[in-house]
Amino acid sequence: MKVVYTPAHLLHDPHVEFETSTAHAPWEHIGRAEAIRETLQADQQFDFLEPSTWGTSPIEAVHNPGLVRFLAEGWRQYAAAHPGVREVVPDVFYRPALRDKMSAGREPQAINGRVGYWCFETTTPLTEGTYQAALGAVDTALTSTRLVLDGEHHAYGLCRPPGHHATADLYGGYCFFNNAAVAANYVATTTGSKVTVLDVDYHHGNGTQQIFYDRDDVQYVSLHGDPARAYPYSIGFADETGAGRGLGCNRNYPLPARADDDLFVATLADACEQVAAFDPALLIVSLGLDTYITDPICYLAVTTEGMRRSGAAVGELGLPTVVLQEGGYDVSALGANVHAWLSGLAC
Ligand code: SP5
Ligand code: ZN
Repeated sequence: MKVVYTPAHLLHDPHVEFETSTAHAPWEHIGRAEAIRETLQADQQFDFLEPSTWGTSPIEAVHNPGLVRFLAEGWRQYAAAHPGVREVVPDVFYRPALRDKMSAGREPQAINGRVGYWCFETTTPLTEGTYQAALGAVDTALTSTRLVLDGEHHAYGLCRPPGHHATADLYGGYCFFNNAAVAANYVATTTGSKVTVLDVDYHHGNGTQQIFYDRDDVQYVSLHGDPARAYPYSIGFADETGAGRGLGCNRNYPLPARADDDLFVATLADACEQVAAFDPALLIVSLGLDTYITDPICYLAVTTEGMRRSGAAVGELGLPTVVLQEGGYDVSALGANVHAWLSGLAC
């Protein structure tokens, strides 16, 4: 199987995460992608290549160009105003309710206001090299997708930073650009064929759901920790099924705490029936390994064997499949879990 990887992700190197009212070492760090790279490179069945450069137009086909502009220049503007700051995190958020009964707000000019206008939470620091890394992750997703459109049955894009929490207008959840959504939109708009994004990360992919919620050419199907207790808390419920033309094209499967291999794989089989009924020409998997039993920030109980079974269940769909990396924070097991999932897919 072809694997697309770029060292550009090393440019996104946060040292701190503000979460649960503490500043601590980030869960999302460069060691994650390097652990996956090392494990896959040790197996000759994985064939590594670097992505080509796609520029910002496929990104601006799903994201607000204002978000792209902010991510390109925001760190530098912040550093000029606040010399010595390494990681940029918002201290004031733009909430539309602030302007209740008034006209919609505009993007602030002051840098502290701009950060909180484009970012929805505190765990996703913007660093000097973040924009270049985020572009590299989109390039990785699009190059993997191009390989499958050109005839590879499967390809894996080792995207970092991840993408599925980024909405059309907002970054957060360790995500800047929504790699899977950019790739799915590229396929749908350039081929005219239907696409499914199947999201097996522990967290609901609120960004991907939001981007495609009113569309009938891209289906979004997600298994995740119940948002009643799991990030992102306010979205990902089973009754969110799409809107307008997209009604019926969004499917959420919230899972109870400690869901094990059998429950996860049985739920995935149900989700795959929804995918088969939609009949897409191509499948994009948002692959998170944070469903793993010892993941430090999540509460499911899938084992490495469950990862292999999950990959195999998706492989049984028989669809051309692009697998894109999202979360997974037990770094000691991350490489083995990605390896198991991809081996199950391709078996
Ligand atoms: C791509 C991805 O997996 N993003 C996940 C973002 C989740 N960030 C907030 C996690 C909060 C978890 N708090 C649990 C504390 C356990 N010590
Ligand atoms: Zn996750």
